Amino acid sequence: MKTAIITGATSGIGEACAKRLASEGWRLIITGRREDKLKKLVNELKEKFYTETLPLVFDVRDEHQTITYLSNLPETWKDIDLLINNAGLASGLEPLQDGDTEDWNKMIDTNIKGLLYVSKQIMPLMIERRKGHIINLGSIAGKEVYPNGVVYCATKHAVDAISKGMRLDLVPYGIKVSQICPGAVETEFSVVRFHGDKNKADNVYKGFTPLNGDDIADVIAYIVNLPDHVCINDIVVMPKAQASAYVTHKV
Ligand code: NDP
Ligand code: 8X3
Repeated sequence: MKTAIITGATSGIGEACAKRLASEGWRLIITGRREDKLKKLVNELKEKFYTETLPLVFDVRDEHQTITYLSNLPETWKDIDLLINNAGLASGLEPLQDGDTEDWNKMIDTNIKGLLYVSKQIMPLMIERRKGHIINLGSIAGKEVYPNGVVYCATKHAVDAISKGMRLDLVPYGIKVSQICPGAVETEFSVVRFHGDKNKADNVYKGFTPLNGDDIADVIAYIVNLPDHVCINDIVVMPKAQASAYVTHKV
């Protein structure tokens, strides 16, 4: 049976991926900061799919916590076939000159440093086995820059660079690295970006049909089910109504 670790599985894309992989028979390590949500997901996966799950509650921004949890995995959970580096967020939407440094730190520490801290713990396990697959959640914001989103876009451009670099560093060990770059996906993303303002968040998705977590989980399921010799390096996936990071046709 194959084992995957998914960071940020308490909502949105990560949760949808957990459900999709569980339905396909994977064992799962799921992470996030909200213990209640992780516990609920563990129970749901057990009831629906008889999934064996290891929930780990930690903040990926905290290097010490991340090392503590991931370097002390039980022996039976160390053979990791797939890492989905999904935990991430946007915080704030304003011109750089009006930006809040607390928002900047959250995004940089989670989207860049957190992804690196997690990867540093999991890569050696894959290298030892000479196999594995890492999927990083980038974004259309890692391909283009849009007004008021400079720091978020910078973090996702960093994920784009890290994904390319990881592929170079890991290719000798037979480890695949893929990046998924979605456009607008309706999750908790905008509620988090607008610091809990649900009305503002809902407005983002009005007038068009956004992607949802299951759409991204479908893409990931496709990528992980390809033959071993095939690696999808990079995918940009958008709602039909969205032509670029900043052009969405709304009616
Ligand atoms: P959600 O807000 O629904 O989910 C984000 C997940 O990340 C949650 O499970 C959250 O868990 C976790 N997370 C956030 N910060 C931390 C942290 N410091 N430590 C541990 N876990 C953390 O958003 P999405 O599902 O939309 O986002 C998932 C990824 O997809 C992100 O990397 C995002 O940038 C990317 N993405 C999203 C798009 C969108 O339009 N929604 C489009 C393109 C990319 P918890 O709060 O419990 O810690
Ligand atoms: C999330 C998509 O367009 O809000 O990465 O940056 S967007």
